[in-house]
Amino acid sequence: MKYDNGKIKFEGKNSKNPFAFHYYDAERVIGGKKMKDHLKFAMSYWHTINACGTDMFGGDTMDKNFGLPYGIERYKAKADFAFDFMQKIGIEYYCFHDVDVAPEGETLAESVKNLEIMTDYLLEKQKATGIKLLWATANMFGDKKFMAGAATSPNADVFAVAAGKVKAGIDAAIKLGASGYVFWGGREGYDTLLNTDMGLELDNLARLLTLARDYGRANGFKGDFYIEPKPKEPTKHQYDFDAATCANFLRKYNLTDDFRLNIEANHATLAGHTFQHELRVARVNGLFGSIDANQGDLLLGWDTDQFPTNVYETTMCMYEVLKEGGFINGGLNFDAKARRQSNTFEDIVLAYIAGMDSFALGLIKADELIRDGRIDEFVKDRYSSYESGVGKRIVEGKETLESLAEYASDLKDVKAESGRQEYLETVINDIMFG
Ligand code: XLS
Ligand code: NI
Ligand code: NI
Repeated sequence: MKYDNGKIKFEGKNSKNPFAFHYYDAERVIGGKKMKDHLKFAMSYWHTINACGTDMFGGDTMDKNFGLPYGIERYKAKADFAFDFMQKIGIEYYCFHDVDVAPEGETLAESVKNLEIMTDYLLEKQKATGIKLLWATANMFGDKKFMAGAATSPNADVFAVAAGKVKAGIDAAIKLGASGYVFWGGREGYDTLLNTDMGLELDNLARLLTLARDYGRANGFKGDFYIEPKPKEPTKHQYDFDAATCANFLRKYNLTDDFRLNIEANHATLAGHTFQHELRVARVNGLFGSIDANQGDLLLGWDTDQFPTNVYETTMCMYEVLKEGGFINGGLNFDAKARRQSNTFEDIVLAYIAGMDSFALGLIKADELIRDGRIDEFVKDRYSSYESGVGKRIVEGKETLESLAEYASDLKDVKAESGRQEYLETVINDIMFG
């Protein structure tokens, strides 16, 4: 399979050209909005521009060094490649960690200087192409000083370095006009309580987030701050376990005005939830923000970060996004990498086409599902007893335990109705394949 290095175009579902979109038609309008604006695809810099196929048992299977030694020139070559790639594939946003876009120095000051040089370079590229930064973050889990966490490290100097990296990350986000700043608490958790002061660690995590919020707001950052839930890996117990845990954390520390959730599909399944469940929990808590679009392998217990191709999943994801009224500052970031054996440039292109087409199909099907109306109607009807009578009074807070006890005392033959799960699943199949 040979890719001619041209722009990837929409050719429709009858096309057999692997280097064309079969479903993603950026300008097609669905429900009053262009596909590209519904989906807001972003490229993850770490997987696409840096990850080279290393796993626990073997080294790189790809080379992304552009024949250059570690240093600014190599990172400029990476940026050139990144923007060229995004233009060819038709992606308008990207996301990065500080260390993805600039080489690290020996001190914080050196690293920050490199980041500034590189963000100047990226800013020029953004201006020239119209590509935007969806969100930035700082890698506070890779270096060995972060082995016991960053904000939750037992060592205050580590906390201070983390704070310095967050400051530089927020400065980069402001300079590049990002609409988000992410915290994925890589090692913010613990492996054993025998060596851990959980209460202090949680308070310190909130302290760093609060400092970041205050600094960002004072310096003109208007976007969202996000926490990205993940249950385990690398630490055994992550403090940002899932959406519900994060919601509770944000409420406890009064951070819900500025923080939302960045929900990743593979992290949801690692937590024993569905992707849709995590999105729904975020929504009902008013914390829906952004999405890391990928998928895991249910037979493997780790974060495989695969490109999403399961259309049932993308459909139910886009159902939640449409029900939410769409993204505001967030988008769909492909936190996904081509498999270790998919080690050619063509594979990266094919992987993005696969992910974008799968989400385009998901959007089309979610829109059909909503317009079809059977699912929503069923759910509405299922709860209709809360629309009048005693149900309405319960919802309105007009009943007491005593009044309900009196109301219920003589009721006979009280029963709940069928949940009709199998029927509803056939409705989904109708929409998918009908
Ligand atoms: C890792 C996370 C990471 C975040 C950004 O599991 O998904 O890639 O998205 O730090
Ligand atoms: Ni992620
Ligand atoms: Ni992941």
